[in-house]
Amino acid sequence: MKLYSYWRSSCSWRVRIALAHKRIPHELVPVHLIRGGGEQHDSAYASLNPMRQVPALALDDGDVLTQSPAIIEYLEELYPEPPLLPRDPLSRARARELAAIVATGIQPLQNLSVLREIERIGADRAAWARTWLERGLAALESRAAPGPLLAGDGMTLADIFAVPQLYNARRFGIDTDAYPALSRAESACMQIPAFWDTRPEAQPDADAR
Ligand SMILES: N[C@@H](CCC(=O)N[C@@H](CS)C(=O)NCC(=O)O)C(=O)O
Repeated sequence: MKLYSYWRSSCSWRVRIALAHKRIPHELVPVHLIRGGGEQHDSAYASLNPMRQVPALALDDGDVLTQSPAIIEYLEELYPEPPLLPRDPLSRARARELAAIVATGIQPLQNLSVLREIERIGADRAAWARTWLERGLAALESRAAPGPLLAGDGMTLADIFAVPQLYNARRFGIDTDAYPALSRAESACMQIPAFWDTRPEAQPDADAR
């Protein structure tokens, strides 16, 4: 498998965590989202991911999957152990609920292309991003399990989506300590090799700003 990834991309980090947690061998292919206007717009890459975003996962048979929730659920079905979802249905739904808050209620609203468009129409891109980050993080905080992890005893989809989003929130100047349940889960997750080893600064393309 080949994972097309950008070091600072929260969506790429989600998939890196899942691959690492399940110890799935793969090759990392960096896609620089800024340099030269963004390699995600190159025609070769756009033919892999028509949304011109990372991540994309190229499978060994030549098929390509995009959209990190779909990629991670595919990996979960193909490699069920160790699991990324709790066993009981309500906790499974809760893990998916928290992941969806990030995937639909936060990240898309502060994506690079969206922020560029916000700026183009004359609005304050940083203020816009912070609005959605604060609203979404407050929702996550209110739904978090007693912990330390967000949706059960073990790490789940909820943690995989939340931790990269917290990293990203700090880039926008958000004080993530204001969300104690999220901060506690983040500290617990960063003790887990699948999170620590795949963190943005540890990526081979990390210096290529
Ligand atoms: N729903 C997609 C979102 C992917 C996405 O927005 N990726 C961002 C990085 S986290 C990106 O490639 N942005 C490039 C751009 O906006 O030009 C997923 O979960 O895979």
